[in-house]
Amino acid sequence: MKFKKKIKPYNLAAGGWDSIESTARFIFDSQASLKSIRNLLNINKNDGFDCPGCAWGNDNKSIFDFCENGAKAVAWESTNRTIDRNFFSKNNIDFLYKKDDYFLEYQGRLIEPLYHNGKNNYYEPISWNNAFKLIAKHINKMDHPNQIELYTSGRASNEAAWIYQLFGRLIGTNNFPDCSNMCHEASGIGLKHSIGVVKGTVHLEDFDYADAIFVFGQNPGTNHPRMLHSLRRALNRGAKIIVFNTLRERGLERFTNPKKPIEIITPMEKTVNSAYYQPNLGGDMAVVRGIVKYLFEQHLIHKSSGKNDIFDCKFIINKTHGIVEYFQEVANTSWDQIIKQSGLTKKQICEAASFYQTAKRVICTWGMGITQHKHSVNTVREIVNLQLLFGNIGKRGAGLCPVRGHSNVQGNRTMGINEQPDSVFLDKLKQYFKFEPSRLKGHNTIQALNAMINGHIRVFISLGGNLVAAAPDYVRTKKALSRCDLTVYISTKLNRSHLVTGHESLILPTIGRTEIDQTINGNQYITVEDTFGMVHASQGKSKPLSKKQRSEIAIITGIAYKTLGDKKIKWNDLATDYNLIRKQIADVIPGFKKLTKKCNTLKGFHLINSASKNIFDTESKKAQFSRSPLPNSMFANLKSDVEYFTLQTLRAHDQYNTTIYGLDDRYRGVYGQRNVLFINHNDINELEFKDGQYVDIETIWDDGIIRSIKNFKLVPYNIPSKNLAAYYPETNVLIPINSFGDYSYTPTYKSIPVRLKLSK
Ligand SMILES: Nc1nc2c(c(=O)[nH]1)N[C@H]1C(S)=C(S)[C@@H](COP(=O)(O)OP(=O)(O)OC[C@H]3O[C@@H](n4cnc5c(=O)[nH]c(N)nc54)[C@H](O)[C@@H]3O)O[C@H]1N2
Ligand SMILES: Nc1nc2c(c(=O)[nH]1)N[C@H]1C(S)=C(S)[C@@H](COP(=O)(O)OP(=O)(O)OC[C@H]3O[C@@H](n4cnc5c(=O)[nH]c(N)nc54)[C@H](O)[C@@H]3O)O[C@H]1N2
Ligand SMILES: [Mo]
Repeated sequence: MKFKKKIKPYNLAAGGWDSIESTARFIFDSQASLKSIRNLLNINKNDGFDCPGCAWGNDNKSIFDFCENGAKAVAWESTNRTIDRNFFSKNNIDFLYKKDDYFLEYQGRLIEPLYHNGKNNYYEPISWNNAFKLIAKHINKMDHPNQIELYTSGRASNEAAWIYQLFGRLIGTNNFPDCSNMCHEASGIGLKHSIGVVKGTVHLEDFDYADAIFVFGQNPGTNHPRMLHSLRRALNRGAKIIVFNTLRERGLERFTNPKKPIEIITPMEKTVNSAYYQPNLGGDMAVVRGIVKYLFEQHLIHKSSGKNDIFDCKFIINKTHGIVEYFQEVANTSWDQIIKQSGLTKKQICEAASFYQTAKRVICTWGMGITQHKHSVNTVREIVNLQLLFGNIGKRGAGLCPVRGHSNVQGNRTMGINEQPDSVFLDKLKQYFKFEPSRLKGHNTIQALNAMINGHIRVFISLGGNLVAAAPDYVRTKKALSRCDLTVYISTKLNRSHLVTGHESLILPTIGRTEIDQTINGNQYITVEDTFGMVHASQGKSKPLSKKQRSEIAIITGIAYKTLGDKKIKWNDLATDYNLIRKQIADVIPGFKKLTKKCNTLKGFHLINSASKNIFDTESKKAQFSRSPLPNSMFANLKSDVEYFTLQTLRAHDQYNTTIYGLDDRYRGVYGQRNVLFINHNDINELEFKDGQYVDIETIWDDGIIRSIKNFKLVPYNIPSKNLAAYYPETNVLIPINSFGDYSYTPTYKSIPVRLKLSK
């Protein structure tokens, strides 16, 4: 595709005609328009496939249940362009390495297994049998089962994730780093501690009953566009949408439903929010603390004048633990600290608190703006604290909603892709499969990278994803992967990770969500779990491009069979009849009995979530208020006199994580380029720079390593002073590998201290 470079603020609403036009552009560019359109009609439909875009639920309220960005994900997968066996004779690894991420994936689908021997500068074809043999050889010669890392990205199905973890545990490891470590880990840890479950507590329908929806640190206009429909419907009923986002995001300001023609041809765009607040990066914990502090003060005033309690005292007494200590902490937190850290005024915080107070039912949703900071777990806990004060959990129209990213990232975790599995799960595996699973903690993503850097890892297998580009500290991540004896990538398209190889490397081409998965037992379907804990089936409709592509399940079972043989598990049977895999899941994982009956994309079934029924599986058997002080400073390791900006790294509209569909970010007015830096206009003036000039960005860190990137164009933007934003993955080089969240190990992708200088 051709891209024209310009910066031009976008004045229209999100959605609307441009959304249709953009969808069409990507479909035509896929060189498989008919297939793409047919695929679009099958997204999230009965007997169709689950949208590979995001983890938002299906509301099945319209004929099309997809959005512009879901359509891009589908068109991207449906392309007829392929990387054939001659590709690498024309394009060697060094040449490809110099190309950008857009170029790499644009080359098309991988259609046969490829091998790189670490010496030649190219990949060459290899048979499936030899590929599996090579992997088995490397695994079987490891000195220790923990010399392997089994990475998972969140697009893998439940069935694939299940056999993958089973394979790993049979080898004897819990080394399952996954994309979730870089994503919603803090949500899982925070929620587990506070309410005893690792998932959110709301159903999609709850959005139709909430009186207020508080949206923290996420950009649904780009990353969960179907969520805008829920927000709009809520607003139309009179509910309040209260947004906290450091940037002004168009999708959270105005929206036209691209699926309602009348709204496109007439200016019926609607405001999406009732109030929009722009806290500092990392300032949300202070915001929520401020809201509680104000409400607590109101509570005391009410009490002293003999009025009713404003908190839900019955809920607090019967269902929670730790309120006294929490209130002490709130009392100890000064307004000065709250205001300074949040970046909001006291008036704004009190106004937001009043919205909260007047709503009977409140849902809090959040995304990466909450989870990718140092104090993310505590921020999640603080959001829970607020909800508990008003009993806003376990009732219709209220609850907690971490909005997951990858379409099946939540399902992967449910299936046991977890480096710290609980003992109940391991006991169940032991009993069912009659082996002794390792009880040693495995590696999360950061620990896996460090183990590789230290030379402790021999084999790295990647079930989807693009770790090299997604992980922090590009230079060190690259070194990590290159120290492995063997790197194996199960992928649909060429990406950066394939070019950063171990001593030997394999690329194993897989079919995707949209494609027919046929075995000798007929067409198979897979299942996935959305952000609301709904499990449903997904079945692709288009013919795979090549007979040499295999399903993820065929690939994992192939590796497992060659490595372990089939004495314990009949891998080849599992590969041809996915019902056998579902039977294992249903027998081992609680709540999955219904999985053995065919569930369709429309209906599916809901997993039990005890917290949503106000049963709290925590230490105290009650929901727990958490007591944590606000962080003293965002960067404790920086000297107090150092001047810095805080940089967040985020997604443009035309990208899916490391997959770059195009070079535009329409809603932010950026076209044909990605190396831009969003900055407050006054900061540009203060630095004596000019709009449109190019700057180098350098991380300020205390480990003596220089991390910098050059030539980023200054784009003035509505963002608080001293806060910056730039796109991921180009900026991952700036993120120190040892800068991660407390308890969560999630890289602090949304707060990096940096300095700027004009580029030469
Ligand atoms: N089209 C598309 N869809 C996607 C993805 C994609 O790349 N493309 N990725 C998928 C994945 S894996 C995920 S995890 C989700 C990600 O979805 P999001 O969570 O929306 O991810 P980001 O693009 O990183 O955007 C973070 C948002 O939070 C704001 N923000 C950042 N820091 C702060 C903060 O400290 N406080 C507040 N209040 N706001 C802050 C940013 O301004 C931005 O609007 O989307 C999923 N869906
Ligand atoms: N700086 C910065 N870094 C971040 C983030 C950030 O906000 N800022 N966000 C983080 C987050 S939230 C996440 S989730 C991670 C994402 O990290 P990953 O999940 O590792 O990365 P993706 O870009 O989603 O992976 C894309 C690749 O997956 C492969 N693929 C696509 N579909 C399929 C399929 O159906 N099967 C298989 N086997 N392969 C497939 C393709 O080859 C494609 O190149 O990145 C993290 N990194
Ligand atoms: Mo994510």
